[in-house]
Amino acid sequence: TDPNISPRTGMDIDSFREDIRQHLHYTLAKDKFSSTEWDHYRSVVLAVMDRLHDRWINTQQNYYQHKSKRVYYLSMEYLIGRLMDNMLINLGLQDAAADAIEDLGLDYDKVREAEVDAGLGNGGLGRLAACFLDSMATLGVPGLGYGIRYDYGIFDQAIKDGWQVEKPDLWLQYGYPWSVVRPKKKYPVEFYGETTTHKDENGRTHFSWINTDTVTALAYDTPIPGFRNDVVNNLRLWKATSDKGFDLKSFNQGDYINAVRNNLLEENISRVLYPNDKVFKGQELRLKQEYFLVSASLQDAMNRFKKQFDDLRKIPQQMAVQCNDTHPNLAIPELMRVLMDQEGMKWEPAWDIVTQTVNYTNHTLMPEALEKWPLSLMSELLPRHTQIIREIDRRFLNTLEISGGEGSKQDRMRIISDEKDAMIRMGNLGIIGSQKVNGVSELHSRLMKETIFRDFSDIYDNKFTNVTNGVTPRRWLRQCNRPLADLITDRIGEEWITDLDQLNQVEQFAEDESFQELFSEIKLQNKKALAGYIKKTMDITVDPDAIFDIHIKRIHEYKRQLLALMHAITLYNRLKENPEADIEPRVLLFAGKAAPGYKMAQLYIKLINNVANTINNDPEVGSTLRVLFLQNYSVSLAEKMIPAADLSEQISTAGMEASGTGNMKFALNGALTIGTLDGANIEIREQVGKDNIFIFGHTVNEIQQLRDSGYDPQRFYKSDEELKKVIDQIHGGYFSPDQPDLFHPITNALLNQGDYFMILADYRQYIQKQREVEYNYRSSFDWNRKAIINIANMGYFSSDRAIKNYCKRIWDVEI
Ligand code: DL6
Repeated sequence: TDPNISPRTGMDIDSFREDIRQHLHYTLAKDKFSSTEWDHYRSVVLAVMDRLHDRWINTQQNYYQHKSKRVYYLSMEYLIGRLMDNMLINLGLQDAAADAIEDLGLDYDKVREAEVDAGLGNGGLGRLAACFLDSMATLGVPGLGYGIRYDYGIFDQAIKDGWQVEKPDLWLQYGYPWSVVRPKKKYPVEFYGETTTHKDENGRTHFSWINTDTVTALAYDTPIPGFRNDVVNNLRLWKATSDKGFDLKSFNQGDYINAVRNNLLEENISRVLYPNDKVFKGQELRLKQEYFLVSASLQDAMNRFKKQFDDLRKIPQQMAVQCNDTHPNLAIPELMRVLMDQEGMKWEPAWDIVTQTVNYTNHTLMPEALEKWPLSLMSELLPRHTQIIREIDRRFLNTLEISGGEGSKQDRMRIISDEKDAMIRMGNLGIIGSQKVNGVSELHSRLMKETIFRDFSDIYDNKFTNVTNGVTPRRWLRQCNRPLADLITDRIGEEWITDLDQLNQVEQFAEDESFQELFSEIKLQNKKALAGYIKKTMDITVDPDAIFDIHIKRIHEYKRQLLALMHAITLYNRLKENPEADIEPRVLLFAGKAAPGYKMAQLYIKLINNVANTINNDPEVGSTLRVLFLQNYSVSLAEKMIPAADLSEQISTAGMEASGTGNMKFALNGALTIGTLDGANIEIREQVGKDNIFIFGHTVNEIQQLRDSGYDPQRFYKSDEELKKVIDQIHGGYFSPDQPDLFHPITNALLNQGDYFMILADYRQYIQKQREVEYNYRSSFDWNRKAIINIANMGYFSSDRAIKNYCKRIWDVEI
């Protein structure tokens, strides 16, 4: 039989349609009367999986036969979103699938919308991991993503009375058809217990870790196809299970519940994703999760290695381990333990292997995010690792030719802080034990060396490198904005999908009237679609001709949602004073989740909603201004919002946003950026040119100067009438008449607690820059030209480029 037209594998409409029909009938036992949208979606997934399996198996065989060096990406988060479109696009099946689905009398969009987002991440770090998987597969890099299959991903956010309410994310409620469970791929992961030593006949000491508690890691695999290249990589997520089975003793004593209870405790390890973004909380269960990921993944990787190689010294040539932030940095002591205690190696050769294999990416400079585990907790949970970490620390100190003492350089560089309540600093461990350490934008990588890791950069200059982040053009243009993708393809061909630099050919159309017209028509349609979504979900009408000004990301003070909101209040006040004021209609849209324990961020959400309420219901404002908070921000919602944006808000306090990746997605979809000189905004400005981006605000150096000279927010408050009015309104209950002091924590932070995020310092410049935005928007020719120039210069921000950089600068993998 010809596989190309077999119903299980054929890439034509007929085979695909037949396969969907058969799955509905034979796999799901449903007919046209009983089937639901979920069943339709599931049958489509099953038909897609049929087409992935050959490629998946072949790819893995191919890597094996060629003894390819593997890249193991270790990440506690993968913010994958929906997969159906992505799979179909990468398989080159989207149009055939759409026809087949329609032939069956089904609605493609409804089938697509039946999929639940896999939200196994908090924000940038998790979404970056998902983009990287797509790029590794597209470039044919033998990459394997390891993570945790949380029962509950990032919480669902509802808004009640303006406040965020968190609800469990039931993404696995009906099963997850994109994954295949591997019941025989199980590894024991040990915790607690104690260590013992014994000497062998040569007098060498050997360590063992005994009397441990065991949890079993069970593999679930999801295929990751490259873009039309027949490569299918793997994302392997571990679920915690228990092998203990039934505790017969309890059962015999009539205690049925306790007989199974222990299992549940063990299974808790993969229960839930920690929803904190950039704040380290130190919970024991989180440390268990981190070790669980590391241990299972390294056992799996070592197994694969040992099937083909005997000589452990070949490990660095055969595998590169990439730690996505410090969370998996226990890979360093774990690999040492495996090599020494299980493989019988001595310290030095083991250390050589580890430090040529493991790498660490830093994603934030925020001190509160840096992981520091109490030594006491670590010794209890992972006694053998603690010994190894102590030894790494001891040997490291010996290499330093400086003296110690409290507050000394040596003290700062140690892994184990020498305080009373000693802590293990995971960042320091990462630097000392890795081959390469990278930041995620030019600015961030520089600041990382100058600030948090300054002491290390002197001695380890070669270890530090930069790889500026990127985003996958498959999802963030071809998938989320098909009309724009098609327009571009129509003019320059479709090579841009895998070679984003090709977009620079679009620049020739920047002033081309017909191109501009088509571009602005597409933007308008995208805005109408978003307006339709807003109408449907919130019953609020917004004007698609207004500027769609969008601020979407986690809610955090440093990202300064408050600054964007203060601009809206300023416009509102101007309109109230003069209903004829020359203000361009604008819809300011926010979306984002706040960490459950982050009170200030929660209050921000409430303030946004209260301000929105006031403005949207004020007849004097008419339809000139709308402020909205869209609930439950997710990858899927981003895919609706980004293509509809005119203006992308990237307004973090300079020096605080490591890179940002939303900034790249917006510009790729033809939005103009208003932003500070922070993170990758700086590189975006370099690429698109300073006339095509709206930059404002204090720079990193200026902020430092301001702080050094004693920043006084009151000075700005007192000398700027409009600013004063905005703050007074927030403070005085204008937006919370029933509870006038509700927002005092916000105004206090600004006026009495030093305004750490420099909102007052940047306010006036921001307001002025927004004025410039309005003027520019009025000249649609200029605006569209700038937007098209932005698109044309986004080539650099493809995650394909980022992965190529990793291959060359860090992994030593040829592509
Ligand atoms: O590198 C991906 C992404 C950056 O683009 C963001 O600027 C940065 O804030 C984010 N960091 C995190 C959490 N970091 N920690 N821990 O998501 O990483």
